[in-house]
Amino acid sequence: MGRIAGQPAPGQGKSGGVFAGKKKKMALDKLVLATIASVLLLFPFAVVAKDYLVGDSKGWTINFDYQAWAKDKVFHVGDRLVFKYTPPEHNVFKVNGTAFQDCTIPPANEAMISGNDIVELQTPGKKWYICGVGQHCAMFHQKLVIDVVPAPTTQAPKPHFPAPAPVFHIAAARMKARVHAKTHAPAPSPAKNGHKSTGWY
Ligand SMILES: [Cu+2]
Repeated sequence: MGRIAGQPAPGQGKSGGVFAGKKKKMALDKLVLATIASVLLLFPFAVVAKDYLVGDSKGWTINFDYQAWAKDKVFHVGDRLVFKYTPPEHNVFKVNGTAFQDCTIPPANEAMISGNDIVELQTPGKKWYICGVGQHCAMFHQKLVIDVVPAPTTQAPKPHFPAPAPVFHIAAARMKARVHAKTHAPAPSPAKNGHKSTGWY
């Protein structure tokens, strides 16, 4: 098998610097988008949990307005956030509202550091994420807060069918009326005395 698209050739490593890193990031972004697109093509009617690439093609980085990025999105339970960056330039900490506000960096062992950190949104409510490298949170706004809502319901509201009992009742009454008509002399038409007929009773 060949290499996966976007992976550096052996020996290409870090010497490529920032530019190579960006190219790699973009190639991986395309791969992610292509994967999502194929899933949507294969299952057009299923309710598919979404993967949100945080920062889109910019990924997880400094000087990006993550609140503007999140503003027009609806995050459901079951969706996933994907934080993409070149480690160790950044990392990801899940924090509480206070730590988010103050850019308090949690202990290092709580960091996500893979550069492709996937966070499944498991509960509704506010979720806060910050970068713990240097002053990225405090000085360069590398922080994201989202509001997660419950998973979309997969069942449409059930249409209200009429209860079956009256239908059977009417059918039974009509059948009874036919039997009655066959076995008895025809009665005078009810139309003549101005009544609307609902059967032969
Ligand atoms: Cu950072």
